[in-house]
Amino acid sequence: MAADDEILSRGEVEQVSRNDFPPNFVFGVATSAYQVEGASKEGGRGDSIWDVFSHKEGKIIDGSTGDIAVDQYHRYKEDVELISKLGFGAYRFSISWSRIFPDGLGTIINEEGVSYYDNLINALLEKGIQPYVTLYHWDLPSNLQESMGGWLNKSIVKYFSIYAETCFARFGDRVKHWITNNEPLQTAVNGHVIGIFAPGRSEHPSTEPYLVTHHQLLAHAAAVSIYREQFKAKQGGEIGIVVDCEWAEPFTDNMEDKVAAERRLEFQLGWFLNPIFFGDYPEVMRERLGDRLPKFSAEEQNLLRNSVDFLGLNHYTSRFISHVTTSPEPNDFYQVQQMKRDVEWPTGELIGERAASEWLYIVPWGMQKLLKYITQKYHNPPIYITENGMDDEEDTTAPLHEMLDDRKRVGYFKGYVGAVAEAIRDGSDVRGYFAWSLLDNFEWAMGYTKRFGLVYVDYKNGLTRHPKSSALWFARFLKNGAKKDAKED
Ligand code: GBH
Repeated sequence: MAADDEILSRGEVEQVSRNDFPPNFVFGVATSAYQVEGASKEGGRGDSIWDVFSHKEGKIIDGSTGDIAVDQYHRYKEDVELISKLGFGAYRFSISWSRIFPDGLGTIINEEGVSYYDNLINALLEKGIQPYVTLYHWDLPSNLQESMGGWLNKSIVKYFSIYAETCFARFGDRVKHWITNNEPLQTAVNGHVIGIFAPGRSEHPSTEPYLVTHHQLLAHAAAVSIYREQFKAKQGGEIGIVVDCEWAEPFTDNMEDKVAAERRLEFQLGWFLNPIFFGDYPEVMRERLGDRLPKFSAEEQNLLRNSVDFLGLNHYTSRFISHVTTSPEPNDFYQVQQMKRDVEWPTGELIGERAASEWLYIVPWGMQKLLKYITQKYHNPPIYITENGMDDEEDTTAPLHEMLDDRKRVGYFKGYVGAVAEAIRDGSDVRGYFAWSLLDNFEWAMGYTKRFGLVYVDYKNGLTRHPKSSALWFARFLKNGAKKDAKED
């Protein structure tokens, strides 16, 4: 490992300023529908698989659900005002599919749902905030799961196409940045191998994730082709997909570890990006999975190839990777990769400080390396960092002022935003950065026990919003003051 990595990894705070980014670089905040909207039974909305999953005994650590979440459905005006006050130029949110089509089938449109997003989009634009809209952030209409198996069934491609087309037609006059799918890796692996995310399947872990991904990719490609053929010329927007990836740092310089780290990246990123950029799955996945990996027809390959105007990247953390014959993780998806993930340097020090979540270590240099890897391997695509952030543990006994004093998160953002600036200097075409998340919210299987927000939500006092220090740091940064402030710290 190079010496400069080691310096950065000790958590030294890099100086970073808004002026390190081009003037048209986008800074935004992100959320997703099920995590913030609530109003799960209001406005004609149908159930999604997350409604069903979160209501099952034992699936969510604190027994909570997204029924109310942080009530953005009723408080969107206040939230838009907040985004505007903090100085962000963009808001990435997702549309709840079952608010538009309650049974997912695409025959009965729920106009109340359309109005909600109309209002949200208009409120954003009035404040000069650009909407970046995700069509699918894990909340499949429950009827599509129950009646046909959801992403396991190829007809999902048709239903997703109808939904996507409807969104382009109804919102595309104002929405210029579309994302088809958020983190298809999670739907495949946590949804269909490990089962900790909806729909909570683990019955056929050695085949289902590959089928699910195949259909997610085909649905993505179909939506992109609809957008390009019917809407792009008159609406003038762009469309992409969001993938998530931990950086994989070889544990040693041994060839075996380097190859294992590369393999880990192919199974996380290449699984999605190789079909999208090159038309087929990575060779190493074909070798190891054989017939379990579905095949694309020539026509499907053509639809997939170059099916993004930009790439969205969600990045939070990094791991050391070494080669092993038998993975210590029991599930099939990790077994076939023959690698082991570690969080300590060979010397025993942690790869970075830990956040609240067990999986989240603070490693800004991993962001820089990952961006370099993507830029080289996929021929310099336009990239948006669509999520980046860290969580604090919920502490119901701590006084409010303590919960708002999130200096660890300030350090996280300084480090990671600085790493993005470095990557741009290295030649990556990064166009924007979205902090996860605007607000504390429903953190999936962890319920409300983890807080990722720049803005604190007081769950005991009417869901009131209180900006944390990190929100104020961003506000100053966006006003160009970050360099000066950082020196004063
Ligand atoms: C993002 O995924 C999601 O897009 C967002 O909705 C979410 O709120 C945010 O992360 C924070 O978690 O429990 O050890 O099995 C990032 C990728 C995949 C990271 C699932 C955490 C669970 C790890 N995430 N993973 S574990």
